[in-house]
Amino acid sequence: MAAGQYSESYSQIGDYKRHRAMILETAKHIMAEEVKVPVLIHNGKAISESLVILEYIEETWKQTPLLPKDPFQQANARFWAKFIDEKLYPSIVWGVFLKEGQEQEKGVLESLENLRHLEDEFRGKKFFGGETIGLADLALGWLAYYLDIFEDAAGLKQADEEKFPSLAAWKQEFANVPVVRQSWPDRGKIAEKLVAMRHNLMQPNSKSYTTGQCSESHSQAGDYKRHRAMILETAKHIMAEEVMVFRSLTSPFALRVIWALKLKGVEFEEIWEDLSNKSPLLLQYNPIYKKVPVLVHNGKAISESLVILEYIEETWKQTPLLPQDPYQRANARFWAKFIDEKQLYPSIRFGVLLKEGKEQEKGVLEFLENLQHVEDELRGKKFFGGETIGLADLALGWLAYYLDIFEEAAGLKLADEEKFPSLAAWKQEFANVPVVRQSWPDRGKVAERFVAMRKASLGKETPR
Ligand SMILES: N[C@@H](CCC(=O)N[C@@H](CS)C(=O)NCC(=O)O)C(=O)O
Repeated sequence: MAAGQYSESYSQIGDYKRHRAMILETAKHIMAEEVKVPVLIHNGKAISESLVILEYIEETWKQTPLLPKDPFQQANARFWAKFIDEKLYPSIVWGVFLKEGQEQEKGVLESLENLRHLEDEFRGKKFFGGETIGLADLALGWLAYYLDIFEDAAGLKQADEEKFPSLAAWKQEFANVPVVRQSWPDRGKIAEKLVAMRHNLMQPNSKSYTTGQCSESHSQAGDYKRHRAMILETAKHIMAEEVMVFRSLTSPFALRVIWALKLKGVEFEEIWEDLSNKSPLLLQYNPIYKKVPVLVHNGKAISESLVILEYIEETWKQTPLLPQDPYQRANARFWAKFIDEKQLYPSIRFGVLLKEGKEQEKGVLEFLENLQHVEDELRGKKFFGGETIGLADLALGWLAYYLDIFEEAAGLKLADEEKFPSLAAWKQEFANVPVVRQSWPDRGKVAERFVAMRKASLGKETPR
């Protein structure tokens, strides 16, 4: 376990309050209204978000690597770590542990499906990366200890050894690693806390939108079938340096990948997906999320745009997207994660574009609150990292083009230049980068899509 990650370790030495005050003081990173643990403080620099911290630890202390050397295997580890945070943990905690009755039954199905993905991944392996413990194992580590406690507290058994033998074996292997075995918190106290939490918090925690659901129904040029045939053909002849990007007409996540490849001067082929009729190849390459973008490099498929950006960075070293310094790298990763997890895109799309009246007002407030954090971060800087465009800029890039279109479609002004001057300047800078300027999808078509989505959602038109 990484040093100083748990608030409990501070309380153990009895001066938790002092530490907490220090953390609150030091931690400039804002992920929510409160500062969340863990926060790692290294020589006075605060880093938050556990996965960002793990990357920082990896880059700062090189002994006992947590990530493999090979970029594809690295991407795999990052993919699973992200899957665990974004899908598995919420499905178990919010979907099962904090629910009851029919809602819980539904949650159980979803969490079992997620556990099944893990079971498939673990088959024949000791850890995610093979023989040695790594980043994804640390991300999943809680499960080795907490799943039983969750199950006890909720009074149901989800993952038995017979149905999930590889997962059970992993749990055993992981729990047996000496530093892991020595670091678990007191089982009795945890169980007690969880039972109390379940009791107090048993209320629906449903969000009004789901992360990144972009169901588009357009195929680019109406020649989808031809593309599909071509893809299948191409897939049969994987060339020496084959780089393909699965994208859709309006996907902002896919744009990140397109920009990164163009910035690095990597040639690639674009595969246009109709998200209302996904190709078998997309389902094959991204069986878990079934979303674009997917990058296929020499037959190896990588999904999740931020994981893909890291892969691109590792594979093609020219025009770096991340700075050299581990702390600055952590900062870039923090903001990329903030943009995705505070759900700037889903919050504007699902909370503003598709809503009206009071609900929309609530969505606007939430979006603007998140945007204010970005405004504060960009103050006095050209890009997130200073003078040059990088990972966090690519993560936010969609906003430079889509914000105005969203505003037009929703018929309201969200972020004016007076209130968000740094953001306005950043939008201009970003949109002026040649590879960015050349890659925007057709404005009219995107606007048409957004207007249609809004009408359909508000019941003013039958969805297509
Ligand atoms: N977290 C993903 C989000 C990708 C995503 O939401 N893609 C949307 C298009 S914008 C998609 O493929 N949606 C299809 C679906 O939800 O079925 C990433 O960063 O790549």
